Amino acid sequence: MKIDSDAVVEKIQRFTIETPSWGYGDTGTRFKVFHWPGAARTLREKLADAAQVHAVTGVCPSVAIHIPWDMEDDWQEVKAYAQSLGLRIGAVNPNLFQEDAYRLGSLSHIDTQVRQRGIAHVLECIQIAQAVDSDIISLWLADGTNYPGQDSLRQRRVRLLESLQEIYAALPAGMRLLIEYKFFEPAFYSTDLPDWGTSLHMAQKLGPQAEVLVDTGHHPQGTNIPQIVAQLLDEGRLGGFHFNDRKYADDDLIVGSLNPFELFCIFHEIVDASSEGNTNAGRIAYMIDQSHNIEPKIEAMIQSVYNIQIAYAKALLVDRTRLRQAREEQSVLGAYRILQEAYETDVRPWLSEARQRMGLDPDPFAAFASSGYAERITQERTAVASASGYPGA
Ligand code: RM4
Ligand code: MN
Ligand code: MN
Repeated sequence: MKIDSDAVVEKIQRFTIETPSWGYGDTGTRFKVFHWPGAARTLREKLADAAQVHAVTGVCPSVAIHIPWDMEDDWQEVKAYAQSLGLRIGAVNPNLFQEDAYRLGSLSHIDTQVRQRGIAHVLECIQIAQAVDSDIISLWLADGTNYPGQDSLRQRRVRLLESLQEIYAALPAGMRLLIEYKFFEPAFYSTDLPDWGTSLHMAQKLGPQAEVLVDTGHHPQGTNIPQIVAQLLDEGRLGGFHFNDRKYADDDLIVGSLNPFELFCIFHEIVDASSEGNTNAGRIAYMIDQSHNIEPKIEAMIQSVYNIQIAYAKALLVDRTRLRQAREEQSVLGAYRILQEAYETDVRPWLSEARQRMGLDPDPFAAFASSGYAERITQERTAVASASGYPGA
């Protein structure tokens, strides 16, 4: 195939990725949270760090927030501060899993009062989203049961749908509700939104502003995520992604670090749908959802963006005319080799070219290292921490 380099580079430049506020702060496992020197402690610090990622990649202009982790009094000020950094606030993620009231669930809880509390929190998040000009509410629920018989699975479903309907009715025009699923954890017997089919079903019952969010770490081993992506695209309900990678469970490791071929196949489905005129493919929210427990956080985010861009660029190189031909000729391996050819192409020159056209250093890692930012925040943030009497807090 004759590659139109300019078109590939332009597409790379236009392809934006949202980073999560929680990826810049200290996180850990249930065993230990290791403090990273200079890790962001406040929303402002997280935004400042996110601005560094945007500065060297040129493609990360928005930051997802988690409420109440990122709770603030004055959202106009937050919005203005983000703008001063060249950023905007992206998806607002309600937190329905860290209050005592939610021991047996939130939106599916047996007690109406708890359900109402959960609904009220999501409505509060809708208001925050409006205040910061965000158009996405990204909903993940920890709801489920730990033991057979603990609750009626059918009743939980009915309650969940009713709660979601109340939330959906409060969505302003233009705002989307993305419904995330996960097959286990923290509930271990049943999870109320365990898979894409359940999320899709809820979204279809709610209406066109509800869509499905695919978190790449939320499936049983071996699940074919590219096929899920294809089905959601076909239904016009693929709202967005939470990118991360995993070896065993919901590991939240750097996307593309373990399964780069799977990531490529995901993008292949999207580019393929788009080339056939699928309109859903043009309005997908590409977001990262990771926990950087032992690695440097800003560098981890740059690495993640880099890995996503590599997968996307390779998908752009798939020769779709020849692929269609090979399929028609029923050439099983001929078709496979067209994908392989694209996957094996070194796309780094295109990525460097895209960065250079945006006026950036072709190497985002070197650019960040030489900026001195990591050293500066290590100094500044440690100084403030010890001054307040809480070193390492
Ligand atoms: C969940 C899910 C959500 C994220 C929380 C912290 O497993 O991935 O998207 O907000 O973790
Ligand atoms: Mn997620
Ligand atoms: Mn997760």
